[in-house]
Amino acid sequence: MTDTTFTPRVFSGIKPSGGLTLGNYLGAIKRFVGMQGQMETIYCVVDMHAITVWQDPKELAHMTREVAAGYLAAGLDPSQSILFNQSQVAAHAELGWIFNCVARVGWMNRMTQFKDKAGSNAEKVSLGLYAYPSLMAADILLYHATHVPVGEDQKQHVELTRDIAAKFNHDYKVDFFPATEPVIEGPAMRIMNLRDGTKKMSKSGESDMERINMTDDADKIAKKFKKAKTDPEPLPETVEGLASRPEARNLVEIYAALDDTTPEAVIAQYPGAGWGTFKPALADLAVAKLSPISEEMARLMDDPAEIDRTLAAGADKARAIAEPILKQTYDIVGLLRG
Ligand code: AQP
Repeated sequence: MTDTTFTPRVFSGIKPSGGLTLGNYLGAIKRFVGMQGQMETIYCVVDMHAITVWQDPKELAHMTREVAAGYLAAGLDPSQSILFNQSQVAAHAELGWIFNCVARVGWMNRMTQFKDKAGSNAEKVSLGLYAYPSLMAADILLYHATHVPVGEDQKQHVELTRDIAAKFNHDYKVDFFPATEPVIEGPAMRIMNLRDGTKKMSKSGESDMERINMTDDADKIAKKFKKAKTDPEPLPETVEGLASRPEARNLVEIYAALDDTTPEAVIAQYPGAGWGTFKPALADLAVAKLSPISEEMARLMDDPAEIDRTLAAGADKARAIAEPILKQTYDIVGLLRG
């Protein structure tokens, strides 16, 4: 249920931890752009989250601009949405520390993304990777955001954000932070790896063949879909037939999301089709939808100074919302300020 005592406001972000993937586009950016104009929208390149794992400094700066270019090329309008990179607004880190003192270690231990990313190496990963969800809660609550569009993989972190807000409000006997809603809807909430339909498509996945990058050209996109893992069966006659076929379901869901339709409609269009028919059709659709965006991204990346100016102007607007909320938080907690 939406918290009606707060003005509707959207916040979401993307880490510049690699090149944008089709998963980031369908699960996040396309939906972010769709929410623009419906309510106040704040979108971030969360560079401080990226450094929870090692990032080459030059590459990080490049990827930060590339994610910004991806947002802009997909239709984000900086006069309608606030667009900035997280590290330019110091209040994220400041509120993040306060939330580190609100969140419980037991809550962090339940975060499945940490377990997936740390694997058997948990003792050696950064403390930042472990605390990541509490910084994410700060990103959201610093703007009193009521809605957070995310892919399925981030649902648990938005739920933790609600827990942190509730505990803060309870401990300090205030009604200061909203109960933020995750917005997870549509056919593309979990785009899977093209080589293994049980794993998420990720920027940092090992093989380039397992993901479609937003900067891939038409030949690469066609090749990656052609080589995408599938079972030997053709597409089913009805969508129920996809139930235990993760790779087939993934390709149908990608088609549906790119074409703004449903998996049911895709199956109705290609009942019983073989992969020799469906994969080239999917590749053509992906090229038609993605190439105007990747061309615009390349054009924007030719002028990095202009991207930097856009991010700096967005950071000024973000600060104007964030700083009063941080100051009130300090007052509630009892931290003196001049
Ligand atoms: N495969 C996906 N399907 C649907 N949505 C996805 N998102 C990411 N991958 C998929 C959504 O994109 C937004 C930004 O995610 P992020 O970059 O901040 O973090 P992530 O989810 O950890 O993304 P990656 O690509 O997997 O990055 P790495 O490999 O660096 O960890 C979020 O809304 C996310 O749900």
